[in-house]
Amino acid sequence: MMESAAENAAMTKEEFKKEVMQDYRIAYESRQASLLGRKEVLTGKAKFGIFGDGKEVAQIAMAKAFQKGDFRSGYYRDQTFMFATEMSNVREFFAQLYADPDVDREPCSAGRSMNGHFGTRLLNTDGTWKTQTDRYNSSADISPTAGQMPRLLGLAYASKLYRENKELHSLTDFSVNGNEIAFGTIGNASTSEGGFWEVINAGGVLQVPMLVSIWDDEYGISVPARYQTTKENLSSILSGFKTDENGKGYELFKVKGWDYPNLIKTYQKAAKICREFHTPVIIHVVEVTQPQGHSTSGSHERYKSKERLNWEAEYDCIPQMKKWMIESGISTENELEELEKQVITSVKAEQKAAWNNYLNPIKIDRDKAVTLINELAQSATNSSIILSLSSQLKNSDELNRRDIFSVINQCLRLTINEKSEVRNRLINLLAEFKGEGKERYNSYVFSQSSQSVSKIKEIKPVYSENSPILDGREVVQSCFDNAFERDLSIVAFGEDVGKIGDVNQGFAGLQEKYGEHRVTDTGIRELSIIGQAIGMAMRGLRPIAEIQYLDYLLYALQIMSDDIATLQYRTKGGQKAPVIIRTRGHRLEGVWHSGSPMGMIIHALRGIHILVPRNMCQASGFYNTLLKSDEPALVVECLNGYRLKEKLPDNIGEFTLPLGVPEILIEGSDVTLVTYGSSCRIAAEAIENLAAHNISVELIDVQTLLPFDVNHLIVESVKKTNKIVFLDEDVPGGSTSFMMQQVIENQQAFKYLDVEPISISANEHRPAYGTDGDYFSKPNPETVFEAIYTMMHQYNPAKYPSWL
Ligand SMILES: Cc1ncc(C[n+]2csc(CCOP(=O)(O)OP(=O)(O)O)c2C)c(N)n1
Ligand SMILES: [Mg+2]
Repeated sequence: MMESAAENAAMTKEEFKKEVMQDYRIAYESRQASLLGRKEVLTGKAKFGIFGDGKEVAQIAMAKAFQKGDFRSGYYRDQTFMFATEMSNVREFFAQLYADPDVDREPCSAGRSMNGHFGTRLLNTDGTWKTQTDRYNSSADISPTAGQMPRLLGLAYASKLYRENKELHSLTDFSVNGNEIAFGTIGNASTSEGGFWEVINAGGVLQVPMLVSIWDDEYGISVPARYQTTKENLSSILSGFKTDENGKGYELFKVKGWDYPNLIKTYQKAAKICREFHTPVIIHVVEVTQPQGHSTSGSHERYKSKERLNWEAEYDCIPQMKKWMIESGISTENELEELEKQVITSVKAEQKAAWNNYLNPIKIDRDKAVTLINELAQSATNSSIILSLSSQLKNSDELNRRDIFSVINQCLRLTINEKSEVRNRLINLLAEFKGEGKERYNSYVFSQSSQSVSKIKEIKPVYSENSPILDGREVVQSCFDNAFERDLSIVAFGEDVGKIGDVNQGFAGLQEKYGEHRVTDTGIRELSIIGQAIGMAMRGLRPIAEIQYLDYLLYALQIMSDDIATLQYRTKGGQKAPVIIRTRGHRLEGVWHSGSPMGMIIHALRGIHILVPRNMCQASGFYNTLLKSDEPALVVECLNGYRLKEKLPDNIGEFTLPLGVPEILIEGSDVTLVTYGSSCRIAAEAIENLAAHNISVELIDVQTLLPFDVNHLIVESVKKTNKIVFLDEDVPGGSTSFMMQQVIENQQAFKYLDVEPISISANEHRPAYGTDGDYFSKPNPETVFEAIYTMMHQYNPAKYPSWL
């Protein structure tokens, strides 16, 4: 462990001085970055700025406790920590402020996140994992307050598994005996969020090496502690979590944010306990200030009293550290001022370099465009307007690629009737820029690695005479049994998943067989179940996180949307969390336990694959595919499918189903009926009745909503039937509208339609309870019959007379 200067008696006076001077240098450098950063925003070079001023010294202390293999899950105030650990630096900090889209210059997010959103590159450029144990790691920040907490739990829980499950000890790229700490940081006001308390409770239940620092500056933007925290005192209300005589609970520390020697001591002590004993720790860092207020969006003079502002000026951690250094004879005023001067110069130089590096490639593009536009002007009727546009572009102070696009487009419009070779070259340049823009801003929504789901080879299920017919639940149980056997990194958890093997017995007997580390119960805490999975997946494990019912996914939807779904995108392929979320829905009865809000889900979760298998064989094939891939997915099983009989494939542990490939369940020639999940069975019943009236319906199960029909199979069916119906149990305008947009617009199916396309969905309320409640809330064989028959009647009234 890196010993602290203040602690290590063996250190010479010179070494001690050197270390403290270096700490002061980093703190001061970080402060200068904040001050200059704000100026850059206020002079218009950057859009928004949020900085770590006031939190520097505590973060220096935290950095000294941070070791290789450890992880950070934090928020936008942590620049000093990032600098001190060399996970980031001043130049990269400014590159992010300017939104530099170059991943080498802005490795946290490639210009996709606003400043102060940190993260390291956990993946090689081909999407494979880098070794984590030989470097410092930071998960990628998100903006929602307390959104870093759920993932933190999983990062810490991974250490617990790596330590306690001996079978994992060979995975040394990710852990050395579970010695890694997950460091969390959070602002005082963000602890008002429910997720904070859920995660703190779960961390105490699980006893995981999670070290949470709360930077308490007594404000959340303008809102003071009295609106945020009971008794305005976080230490006091957290005290119930304190370790008991059995050692269960948290070690709690409280320390002042300007007190350098005590901060160093506290973090060393806290980290030792956390690392050695896996006892979770909370360090409440109080008396923290915000010298520049919350962000560049306003000034804190509007809401802080004079007394508070005066106090903040006096207890600013940097002057306080300086005072302590002078008083204790470590340095002198003159020496420190000399150091400060050097730092001011170097920060300025780094900022300038970052700005030039950001701007130069844009200027190069601009110059390419200007040259071509000037050439175009020579033969254009609107020559003078075109020349003036090009000179505006050439001379603009504030240059964005948007301006180049806008001018090229204007010039092309001005010469719409003057086709020429030079105009063609300008069109090509625009296409080239568009392609680059796509790569810069629209890539990596999903994995682009060789393990992306699209690259997993299909292996067909094999059936023989002896293939047994089982309940659906036994089919999926067999799939999981095989998965646990073949891959030690797979871990399943959720409410009732452990002892009873989930409420529908998909994991029945598997805890007994594979142990509690592999198959385990959790508390009722959907948000942090998913967070736990995210953190574990980031550390090389393969979590299957269960949400007991689809209706309760809402509690977790926020973190799925904000964290998992954006992870690849917000890091431009720098991080991944191949989490499998298993749940069940669509069909039972009542306002809850029967929902199918798939529209809400697919719209919130672009970046996660959304699978809706109609039975447990299909679900198993998807699990096998997903477990080979490096992508996150949500699998919604059919609640009424566990007791239905299915034939077990002989290769249940090996067969894989491709994603985005619909299946034609029934062939037909009059109408194409597109659906998924439990609705397949309702559709099949209606189709039988329609057949009796000479209507032949082709039934297509889309199987996965995201990705959706990647080979455009559905339009091929429409070419034959010239009619299309979309069916599901979502609200009107939900997933059926999504499918309609995909087929009618993307696949251009409108060209082949003889009648208007229709959708059949549930009513726009949650389903009522009981057999009749269900019948009158959701589509049923009668409503499907009526809708399709009516369509046929409109198409050919002579052949299909009105039936009512
Ligand atoms: C869920 C959510 N609500 C609101 C915001 C807007 N917001 C950003 S920072 C912030 C205050 C956070 O205060 P605190 O946690 O004390 O951190 P500090 O900025 O003081 O360090 C708010 C309300 C947000 N980012 N996320
Ligand atoms: Mg605060």
